[in-house]
Amino acid sequence: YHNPHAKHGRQAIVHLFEWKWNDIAAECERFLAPKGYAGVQISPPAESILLTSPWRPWWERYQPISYNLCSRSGNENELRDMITRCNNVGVNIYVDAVINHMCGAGGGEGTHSTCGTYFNAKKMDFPSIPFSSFDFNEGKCKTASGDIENYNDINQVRDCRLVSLLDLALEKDYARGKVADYMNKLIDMGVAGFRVDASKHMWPGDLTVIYGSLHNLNTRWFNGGSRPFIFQEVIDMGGEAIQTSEYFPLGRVTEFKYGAKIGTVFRKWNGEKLSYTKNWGEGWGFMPDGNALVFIDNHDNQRGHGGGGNTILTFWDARIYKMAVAYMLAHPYGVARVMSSFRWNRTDDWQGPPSHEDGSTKDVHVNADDTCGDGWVCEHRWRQITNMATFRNVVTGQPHSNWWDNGNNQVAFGRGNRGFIVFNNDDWHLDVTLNTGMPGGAYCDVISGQRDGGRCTGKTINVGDDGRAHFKISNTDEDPMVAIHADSKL
Ligand code: ARE
Ligand code: CA
Repeated sequence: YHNPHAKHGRQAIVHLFEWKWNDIAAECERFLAPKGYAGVQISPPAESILLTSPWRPWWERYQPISYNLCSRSGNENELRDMITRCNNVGVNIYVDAVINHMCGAGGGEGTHSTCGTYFNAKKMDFPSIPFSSFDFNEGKCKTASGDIENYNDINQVRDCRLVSLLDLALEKDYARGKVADYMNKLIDMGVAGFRVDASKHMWPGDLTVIYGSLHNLNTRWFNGGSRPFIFQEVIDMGGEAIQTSEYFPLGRVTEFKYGAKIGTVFRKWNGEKLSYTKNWGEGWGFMPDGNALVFIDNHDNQRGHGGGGNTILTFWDARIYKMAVAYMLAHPYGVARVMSSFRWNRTDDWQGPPSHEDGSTKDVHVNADDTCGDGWVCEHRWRQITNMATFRNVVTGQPHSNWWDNGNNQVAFGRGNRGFIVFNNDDWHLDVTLNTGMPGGAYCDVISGQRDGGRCTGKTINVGDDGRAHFKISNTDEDPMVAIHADSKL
């Protein structure tokens, strides 16, 4: 469950938040495969509640009302077509699985759902699955409100309602079976694994049974006996009763400390300095490498939901955000996930994806220069980020090496003899000769440009036969960092 089953040595996953299936299929073929992205985390594909107050918030998708594969991103045929086309070009699909709960207790009664399926939240009746009140943790939760009131009470966190969401009784065979059927349908269609939403709110023992009943991956695209890749959303910043370690044997786990700390470092808050990241990873108290799923921001904490607070870096802070993403992609720790967002009005954290008047999601518009329009940010297409995803592929398996720092916010490190990166986050110039560990020759910096045939569209870095190279990075450069790798050699 810990292996992403990536193809062709590809490494980074991208979360195409709220993208439609048709757009993801096209993106796999025209961009993700050629650039070497390993896979896509997709938004929840199950039918959800349809909310109008506020108007079509992004978070309505975290309130399933059936397991029909019919969502704001498209219908079952479009989903199947997308999974097939992405798999055919070696890009894996990971599904955001919302299995802890159904819609909110106040979700009402009717057919206000993405595909018009009837449900009754008050009666806990979801006839299309079917789930009835019997399948929810009503009797088990002991809080007065029925909601989670205290995160230090393990029983509450797992048996009560997370922000009023009707909590499934996953200790029951019937409920487990329905959840597993849903996930198995997706596995049979060809997905490579799951982000398991709200895992903190489910008992590890229940999850063990559910994961154990999942099928092996579809052998049309994966080796026989491959288990689905599982990464579980557990927010553990320390100081709560539930710890990520409870979920390690079950699959990977989101490491929320990673983005919170890297944000503090690049913002230079709390006296943090880039030079302190020499032992980045487990040395900073993060979970074991083999368990970690890492990211700079996610769809929650980029807008103030979930864990991390205001240290989290996002595309809104583009300059240091690019540096933080580059740092993550250059560093060997964890399986890395890149965020790809849509723009929203920052005072309205609920705002859904770019949409037409009728609420349907807009197509992702791609400009001639590879960037996106119509409200789609497409961080994964930003040259600096795309090229660092390639860097990660090129240096796979190489050790963290040749560390250098100036005792402040200028640092450099390599990945064996395959790659080297230098950062200047100080308020003055960097001008230094460093041992890169790379074979001698001219290399193209993949931050300011890239290799284009035998030509470099950015800065050229000359590495001597002794592996040493001179780096000059102004603190006022558009991107105050330089990265070279074996495939950027001219
Ligand atoms: C919405 C409304 C609520 C309303 C509810 C039901 O905002 O006011 O009561 O609907 O009507 C997302 C949104 C929620 C939204 C929900 C359902 O973020 O705002 O509720 O969808 O539409 C905890 C969980 C963690 C969870 C975060 C957000 O532990 O699992 O909260 N993250 C996932 C997803 C979210 C999603 C859900 C779960 C629900 O990534 O996008 O919610 O499916 C500390 C704790 C954390 C806690 C955090 C925030 O850091 O350690 O455990 O995270 O505080 O409370
Ligand atoms: Ca629960």
